[in-house]
Amino acid sequence: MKQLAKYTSLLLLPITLLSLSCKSGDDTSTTNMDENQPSGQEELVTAAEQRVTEGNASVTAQGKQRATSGSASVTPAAESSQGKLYKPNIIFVLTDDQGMGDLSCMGNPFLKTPHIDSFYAKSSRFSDFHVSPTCSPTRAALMSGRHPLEVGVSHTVRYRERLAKEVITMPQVLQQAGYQTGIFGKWHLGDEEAYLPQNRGFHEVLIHPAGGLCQFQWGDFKANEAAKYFDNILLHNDSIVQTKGFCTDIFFDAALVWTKQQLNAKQPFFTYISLNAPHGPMYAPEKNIKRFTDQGFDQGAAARYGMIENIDENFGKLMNHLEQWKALENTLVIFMTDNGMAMGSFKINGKKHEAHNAGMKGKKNSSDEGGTRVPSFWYWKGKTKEGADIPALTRHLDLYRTFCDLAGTEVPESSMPPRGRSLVPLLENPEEASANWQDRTLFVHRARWNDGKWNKTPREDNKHKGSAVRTQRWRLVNGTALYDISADPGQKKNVAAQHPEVLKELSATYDIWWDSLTPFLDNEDLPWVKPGQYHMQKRYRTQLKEKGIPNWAPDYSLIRTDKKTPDTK
Ligand SMILES: [Ca+2]
Repeated sequence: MKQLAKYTSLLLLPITLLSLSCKSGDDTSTTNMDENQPSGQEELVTAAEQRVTEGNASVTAQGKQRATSGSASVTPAAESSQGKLYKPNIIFVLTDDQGMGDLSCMGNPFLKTPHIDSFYAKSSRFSDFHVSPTCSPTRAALMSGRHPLEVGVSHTVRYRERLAKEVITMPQVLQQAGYQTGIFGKWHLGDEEAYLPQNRGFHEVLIHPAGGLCQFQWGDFKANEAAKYFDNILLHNDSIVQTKGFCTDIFFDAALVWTKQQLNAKQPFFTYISLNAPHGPMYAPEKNIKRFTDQGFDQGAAARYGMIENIDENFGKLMNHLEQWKALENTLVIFMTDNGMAMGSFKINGKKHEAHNAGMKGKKNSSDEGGTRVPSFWYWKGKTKEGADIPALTRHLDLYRTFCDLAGTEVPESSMPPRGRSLVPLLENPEEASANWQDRTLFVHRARWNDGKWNKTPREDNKHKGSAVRTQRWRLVNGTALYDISADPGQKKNVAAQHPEVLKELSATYDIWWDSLTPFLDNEDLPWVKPGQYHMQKRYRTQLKEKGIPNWAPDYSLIRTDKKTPDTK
């Protein structure tokens, strides 16, 4: 009866929240209840439906009764889904800890990012786009189309970064749609064999273990600590290899070479360039650091900004090659970052400065806007609208359904289906689709609670701290502070006392979402692993003993033969 009562209350939510939006004068909310359009509460209702469908047993059995299917069952796309944006190659660049303010086109007074600025100018930009506050959770949402706390990811370390095996990943669906898929950089969703990207939908893999290079204590190779982002040991498909050069250069070059091979073979492809930069520790090529140290920046800031300008150089190289290969006509390129900016204050010639944060409150690991709102620039030459801002409220887990839509394939039948919405209508018609975009509710939780706390102390201890509920207009932070984001994007004034009805509605919605999470947290309370005993570290020692660690480099002949291509080395 309790389940039934909860489900009934959920069905009423779209109506109550719709009236709430109307009362608040939000004209982006519509009365469109067409069954083909997403409901304003689609994720929440779907969650409730799934719980009811699965029955009480699945709820009480910690989610262990979920189906264990690992392969996608995909049906061909309906004719109607083949609109203007159909079957592009996809190149997705995701940087690490680079926030909205870490670009000169976003007003940063110190950085020069001309290539990304130029890309921004011709892109369709999701201007209210949200991710999770930290690394693995965002990657989990991208790969699963679900909230990270629904797929076992509640942290970035200690196995709590592992993406539930039951998930049929987005690249698995792309594979079944005929795409070749490659990942270059940071995976961060589990390093044991079953969790590695080659077993989760990627044909080509070049990654480092753990959440970043130099993270020996969380599972990276020991040698990478001393290498400081140069000449790293990486995993290339089934072999651990020695590379030469700066990590970001290697990941972009490897991605470019592999992309060129797919172009030559006329294979549709998905190239996922998922960088560890500019995540700390801060190391960059000297040529990128020097401009900042010459101006008196402290070493950390100089290296971080150097890393970002190095990313920009590589992004320019990527776009130049795609242009020369005439690949932009059938390739969608996306630039995004994985969470809010991680940089605090720094010094220039001894004088303290605050890092530019594009006017937002909060940074990485925060449940404020600055923790989750990030750049999201999309460009398909001749297809997407140039220089268009898309103000509709959108987020990372929308990419799953968006990519299915673009690839002309339906979402797979799964015990853990993606939530979210396709962004294709917004890309095809930014103004009209934004105006008709039905309001929705996004849930944020920073998680990262201490091991054991989830089960050993009352769950309420973790319920509100680090949480947020976001609609197009409102942001409820930590369950108590309410901000009218449409009028106050910098969150300067808590208006909870002026809008008690909004506080009540958002809190009630959040309560239901929170209560739905427990069956999905499989990775809590697992034993700690000692540094040196992580799976990839043991695999390194085995390979070293049996056959050594071979040198490996991308086939540079594929990307450096054209003298018109600027060589940024
Ligand atoms: Ca990150």
